[in-house]
Amino acid sequence: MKALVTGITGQDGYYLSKLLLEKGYEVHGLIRRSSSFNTSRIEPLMSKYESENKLKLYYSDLLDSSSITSLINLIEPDEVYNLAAQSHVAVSFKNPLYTSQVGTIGVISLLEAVKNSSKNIKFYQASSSEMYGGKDDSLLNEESQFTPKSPYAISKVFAHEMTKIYRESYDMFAVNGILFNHESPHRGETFVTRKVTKAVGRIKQGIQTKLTLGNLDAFRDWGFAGDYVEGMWLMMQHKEPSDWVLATGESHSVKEFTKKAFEILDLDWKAYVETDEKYKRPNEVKHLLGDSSKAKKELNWEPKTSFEDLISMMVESDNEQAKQEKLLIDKGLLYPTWENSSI
Ligand code: NAP
Ligand code: G4F
Repeated sequence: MKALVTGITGQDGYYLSKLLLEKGYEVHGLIRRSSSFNTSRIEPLMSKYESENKLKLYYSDLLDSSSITSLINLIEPDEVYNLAAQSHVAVSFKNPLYTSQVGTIGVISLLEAVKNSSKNIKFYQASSSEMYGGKDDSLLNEESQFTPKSPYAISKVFAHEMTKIYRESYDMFAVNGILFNHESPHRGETFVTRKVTKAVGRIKQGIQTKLTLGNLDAFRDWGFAGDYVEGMWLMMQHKEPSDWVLATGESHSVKEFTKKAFEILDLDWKAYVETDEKYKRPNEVKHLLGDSSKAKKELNWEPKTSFEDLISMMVESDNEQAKQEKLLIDKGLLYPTWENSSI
């Protein structure tokens, strides 16, 4: 089996590729040229699988439709997983045009290339719980209404509906995975969970003094990315294409996540955490809570990692990284960068 994974350098790209390679797939990944290396997450996979020709990487971009078409024709994959996106909601307010171009035109380019291929290719679209725009504690499922609240969310709605249109119009095996927030030690450092766990490790090791956040009262349904990529694969193996929600069915506030993360290293969060308006969004998704009973019934999928285990996994990993960072700083080999990123 051959899979093409867009967004392979991201959090989910790493976990999904690892899963597919372990299942014996040949994995082809699309990477972007950048002035510094952007393949750190997948480096362990590259060293293990590239020499065996099981993992192949290609420079491209979702906005370069001619290269996308050429790659589909060259690789002739059995399955395409479209994970590429400008995936940061706050950044989507700053860069609405770019976020929308990648999230809409980029997705159509890929759908067109798949549709026009002589091979029958299955297509997975990374849809998002952000599309619901959750304002209260309602349980959200595949039938719930979308009320997007950001440029990111509306482009995900567009791609979601377009994927359905291709499925219905051209008899394509095209699925949408509506995934609620999922995190891991490989989560991008400017998403709130990782921003918190990284700060906890650095504060414990004495290389950071405070953590500045935005809205502490937002609620999210947080699961572990490693569990969610199994759900993506199961969707692609189902006999009929459809749309499925993946979620834990539990919602927790940013404040609760933060408090628990500090407690793991015996720190009192109130001594270190402050808030600043600059981390608040022009339009906030207040509450997300997912109902993944369709995935449980049809795919036999359910999350395996608890909220507490997820936080421990992330804090422990970030504490180990902070220890290494401290060693390098003490030897004068690394300049201590301060506090937070600007987003
Ligand atoms: P991520 O870590 O931000 O990774 C995004 C990936 O997309 C990176 O590999 C990035 O490449 C790539 N990318 C960005 N713009 C691109 C472009 N123009 N052309 C080609 N590649 C591009 O995101 P993630 O957390 O793994 O999420 C994967 C997908 O699931 C995204 O579509 C996201 O919107 C969606 N999603 C995520 C969650 C979640 O909680 N994680 C929930 C629901 C849906 P670089 O490394 O070069 O930047
Ligand atoms: O971690 P976040 O940035 O994730 P958000 O906005 O929920 O989006 C993530 O999950 C979506 C699925 O629902 C994905 F589609 C999307 O690609 C991404 O992976 O923010 C979570 C909450 C928000 O309410 C935000 O306002 O945390 C709040 N928050 C509070 N302080 C903060 C901060 N978020 C960030 N990034 N940084 C802060 O300092």
